Amino acid sequence: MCDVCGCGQPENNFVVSDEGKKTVEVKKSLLSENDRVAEINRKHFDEKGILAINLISSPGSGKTTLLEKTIEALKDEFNIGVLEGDIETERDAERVRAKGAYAVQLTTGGACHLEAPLVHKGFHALEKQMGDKTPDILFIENVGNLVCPSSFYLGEHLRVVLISVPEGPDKPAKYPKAFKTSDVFIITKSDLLPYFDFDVEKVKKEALALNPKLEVFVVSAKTGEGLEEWYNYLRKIVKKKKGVEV
Ligand SMILES: Nc1nc2c(ncn2[C@@H]2O[C@H](COP(=O)(O)OP(=O)(O)O)[C@@H](O)[C@H]2O)c(=O)[nH]1
Ligand SMILES: [Mg+2]
Repeated sequence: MCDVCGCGQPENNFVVSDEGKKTVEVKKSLLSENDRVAEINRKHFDEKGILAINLISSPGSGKTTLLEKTIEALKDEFNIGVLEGDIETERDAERVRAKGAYAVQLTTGGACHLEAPLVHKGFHALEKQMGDKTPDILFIENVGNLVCPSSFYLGEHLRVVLISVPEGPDKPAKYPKAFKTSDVFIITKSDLLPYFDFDVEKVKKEALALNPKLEVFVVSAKTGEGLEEWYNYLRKIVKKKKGVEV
């Protein structure tokens, strides 16, 4: 079983010795192989002028819904490609395709996070699907999990961590790595704030104490609150990536 979380990775990847020494060695080589391929992904993205964004959160916090809204809002300005990570099913890829994005589903068949080689394969499948078009933005929706995805660099330019109001305010403190390794923090489902004890300012403060560089957004896909700020941020960073003065 997976030495990080028990996600069902092949058993022979996770050898444990009495001193725990082998575990460390195997994990190290697994991560360094991941990083090697992630660098290749990054090179592909940079050569083609693609901004790649890795979305990390628990299942159900609203990643796909936010992507649906974002695609609807920005599809006339940008070519949008999506790699949808899930353990099973094509459902999220179907959802975002229905909104006008190009999308490839990556199913891990049990693993709780995406790794760079699968993203590499998925990216080439997406290129094939897009023909002569190139994505301006490539969203990579990671498998729903706030733990393991933070340990695997996929070659992305930006990492976005999301938590939804019903999940509770203690998530930055409990899952610090996701916050420390991200560039953007999005609090979703703000329309539910009246029903939960969730102090937005306190949560922001805790997240920023872990990582002062986080850009923070508070959004609701239901009411539209905060979405325009998120779209404007994306517009700005895509232009910056393409070398356009902003
Ligand atoms: N109230 C409310 N529900 C939302 C919002 N965004 C998503 N949801 C609901 O949350 C559930 C999970 O959303 P989904 O986007 O599939 O989450 P994912 O697993 O992170 O991709 C769905 O039932 C959505 O309709 C929101 O802003 N407000
Ligand atoms: Mg989803």
